[in-house]
Amino acid sequence: MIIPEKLSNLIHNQLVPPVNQNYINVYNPATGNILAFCPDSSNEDLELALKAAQSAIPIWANTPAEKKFTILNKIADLIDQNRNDLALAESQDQGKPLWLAKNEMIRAAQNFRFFATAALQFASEAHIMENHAVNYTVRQPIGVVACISPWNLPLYLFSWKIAPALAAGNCVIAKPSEITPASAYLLSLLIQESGLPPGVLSILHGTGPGIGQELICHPKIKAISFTGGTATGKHIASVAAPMFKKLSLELGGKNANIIFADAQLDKAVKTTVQSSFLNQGEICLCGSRIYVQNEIYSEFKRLFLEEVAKLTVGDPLNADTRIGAIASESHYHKIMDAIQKAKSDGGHLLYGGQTVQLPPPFDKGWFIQPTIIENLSPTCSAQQEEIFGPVVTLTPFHDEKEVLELANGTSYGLANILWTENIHKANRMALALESGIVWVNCWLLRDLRTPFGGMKQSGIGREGGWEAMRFFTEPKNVCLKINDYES
Ligand code: TXE
Repeated sequence: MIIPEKLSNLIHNQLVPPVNQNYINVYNPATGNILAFCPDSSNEDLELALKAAQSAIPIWANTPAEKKFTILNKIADLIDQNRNDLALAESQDQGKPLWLAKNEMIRAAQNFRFFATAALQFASEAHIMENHAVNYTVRQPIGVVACISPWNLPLYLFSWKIAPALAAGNCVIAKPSEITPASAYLLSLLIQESGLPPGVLSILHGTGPGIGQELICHPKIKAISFTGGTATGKHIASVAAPMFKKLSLELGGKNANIIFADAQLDKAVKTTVQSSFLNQGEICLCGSRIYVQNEIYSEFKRLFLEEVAKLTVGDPLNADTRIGAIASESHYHKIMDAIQKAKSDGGHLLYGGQTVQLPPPFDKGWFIQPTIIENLSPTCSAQQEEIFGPVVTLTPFHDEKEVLELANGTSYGLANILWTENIHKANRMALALESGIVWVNCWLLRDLRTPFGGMKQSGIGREGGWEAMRFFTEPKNVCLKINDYES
């Protein structure tokens, strides 16, 4: 599979151009060159997708679970078979190292395989009122739902939404990010081969304010699953809530990575390199605020800097590259501005802080050094606002109480990471931390059955496992009377 010059939408299992014939430039962030053109879809494309979805609703909702299972598994198999092409496309439009993109494709396939089994296993409850009545809960598909995903983990997150929505029997209109549409386009080709009935899944490309806005406003879209920035999430909520749409919002994070003096230092250092800089730090789960207990602060700093110095920034297709290109030019400037601001707020640059100049063909690419900043106040923007790049702050702490206040002292609440060998402390901290996820002595270890999402400004709702199946269904109680109560 190759990326054509012009990408297409998927409607009624056909690859179609946007009705208005308008396209957006898609860039290769490693070279700054145009990679392809992606449809700038409009309301006309949405109406076509909705028409296809409306006719597919009864077909898909009544498709036996075994058949849904087979089709979703087939999509997973096709992703596996085309892993290299999908990964290459994603490395080219996202900027991530190819080896990482290949790993993420394994997860994209797993998402479909996992929710294929959910289609088989999903069940509902009954509530018996002795011999008086029986209540049973029906969990029906919602109808047509929107899945809107971002540019950092393109197919990984796109599939994380689409798979449960389909498994629950919905028709889906999905919009990938306009910055990274390539792997979603290639997924369209796989959908055509998968046996999914026409109209069940449409993939519409285009901008947030364009087709994204059309999707969230449309009265026929009954639920929205969104992952992206907090500001966009707020806007979507303001549009969708008055229309009483179901909403699942997975937004930004400013996660704390807390390293206690009793931690296994070598493991904490190794994983902290990952949790700081994997995918150029463009993962909402990255631990961008590192807190280290006073007793081991100097030693941690020395070891961490030593490891970070080994990270190669460069050509995403080179197997030795650990940090690729920043996904878009505007995001690159946003990160560099955040570094400047941190410096003017009194931050001391321990490492990085500069753009990386590479020889042609990468001389116009958007590369930034891994950056470590210390000596920042807890209230400054680098410790409060999501930078979403290869930038971390390093701060010493005295005790549990102090670090808990620091960790909880932001408006975000997505994930936190703890390093300690003391199980009691781990439990105490895990219960007190304000976040949807707490990792103890690990990071990014994911069991797809667990609830996934954030507190505070990191979002509302949870996805993953049964939570996703519940989100994508409408529960209905049916009460059947059996007998009158005997007095
Ligand atoms: O994301 P947007 P942006 C954070 C990160 C980043 C910031 C802004 O801090 O710097 O968000 O990134 C679609 N109606 N995260 O502006 O705009 C858009 O087309 C409907 C965290 O690039 O949120 C894309 O498909 N859809 C994050 C998706 O929303 C709209 C991942 C995400 O884009 C829309 C990415 C609208 N009005 C950024 N406006 C995470 N939580 O993982 C935009 N979109």
